[in-house]
Amino acid sequence: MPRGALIVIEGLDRAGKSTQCDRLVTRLKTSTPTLLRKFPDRTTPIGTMIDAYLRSTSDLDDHAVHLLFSANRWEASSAIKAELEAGVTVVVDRYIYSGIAFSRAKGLDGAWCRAPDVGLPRPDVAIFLDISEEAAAERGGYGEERYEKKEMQRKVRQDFLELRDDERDAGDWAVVDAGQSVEEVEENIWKAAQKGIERARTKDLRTVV
Ligand code: NYM
Ligand code: MG
Repeated sequence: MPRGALIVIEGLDRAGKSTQCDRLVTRLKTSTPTLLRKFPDRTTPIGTMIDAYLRSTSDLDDHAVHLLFSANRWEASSAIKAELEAGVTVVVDRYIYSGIAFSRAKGLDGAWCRAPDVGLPRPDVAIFLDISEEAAAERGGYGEERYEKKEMQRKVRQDFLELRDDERDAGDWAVVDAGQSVEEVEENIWKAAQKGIERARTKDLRTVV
């Protein structure tokens, strides 16, 4: 039995990730067992701390919260591996790239940000939904949470695009213009996802380096 694919969807707040993850999962499910996961997973004890931080009911040092985001992925990592080995394709709404991009945008060192995620299951494909801050703002603006500000989002977008160019990850990335219609974005994500599915069919799961 072939293993499942690890398909990561990344993007700025209001890029349409939730809508598109649902559509992708529904479509994949017609031909293969598929599961949706989301980070941060706010349902665990670590996720509860992250949630309080994002809603500004608690304050944490930037490094400390970065490590919590990573720990929140690690606590799911054995389950993800088991799912992939069992032939289940796992679609993930945000993963290590959000971890690095948001913390780096706050001024943390890039190598330091990456280190705690080294060893996690590596995506077969990372699909970045790219949208300008202006277009995102036109979609009803940002919410109340930390980071949901134009200037921060501009920096994060820059950072995501730099990650795409990093040689360690470059081959895994696909950038999709998220400013198009919901249907067009869905189609382009579908095409990009095939890259990950094909990789899972022919190659072993790797770890983040
Ligand atoms: N975020 C998300 C991080 O800063 N680091 C991470 O590792 C992850 C996974 O959390 N603005 C940020 C990005 C978002 C915020 O995510 C909450 P969401 O998808 O809006 O629940
Ligand atoms: Mg959000």
